[in-house]
Amino acid sequence: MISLYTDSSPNGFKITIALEELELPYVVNHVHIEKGENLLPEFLQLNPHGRIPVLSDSETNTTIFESAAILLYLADKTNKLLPSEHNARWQAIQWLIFHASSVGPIIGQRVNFEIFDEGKNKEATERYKKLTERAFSTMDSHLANNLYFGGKEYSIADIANFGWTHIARIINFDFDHYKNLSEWHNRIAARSAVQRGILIPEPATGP
Ligand SMILES: N[C@@H](CCC(=O)N[C@@H](CS)C(=O)NCC(=O)O)C(=O)O
Repeated sequence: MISLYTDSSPNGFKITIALEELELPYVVNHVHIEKGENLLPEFLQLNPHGRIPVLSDSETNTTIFESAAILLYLADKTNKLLPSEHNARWQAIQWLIFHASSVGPIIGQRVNFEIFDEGKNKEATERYKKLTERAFSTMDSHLANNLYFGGKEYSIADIANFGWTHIARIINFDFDHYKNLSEWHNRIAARSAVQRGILIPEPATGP
């Protein structure tokens, strides 16, 4: 049985979406970040970095953190959600890594400076806004010629990037001016598994 430790956040939704897509049975453990439950000793045993999501699979005796690694684990376990064709597979892995290094951390910092810190640090606010635009623009260019990040096939790269564009929409980090990105987002958002995944453990309400 799979146990997922998660909260209502971009990184958490990626995994609930993937589990819903794969129709795998799983138990949800709601880790309330706002109450500091992610820093309790029992949670730090699962992820010493104190962050959700964490997935434990009793079938393989595996516990794993970092959302991109969890998505790869699920794709590997099921042989689904990653293209089998060589180039498409590596395209998907490339955009999965892109999301982990150039989308999540950048939007995360933008949230911090623009929303939590109310834009008091003008230089940092501007910098992360610019970097978010650059990431969106890069994604938009790729999606001009590709239905999905891995090409023709929906994959964990789409799920990972959607985790962030879903939150970007909620907190008004607008990307409607990127037509291809916007259409891709709407395509992913229309999937029934995605619609279920973003409600678990609860819908996001913004920061
Ligand atoms: N790179 C990690 C980031 C995980 C992460 O930052 N999770 C946030 C929620 S979206 C968290 O647990 N934050 C708790 C904290 O910052 O104390 C991943 O992709 O899983």
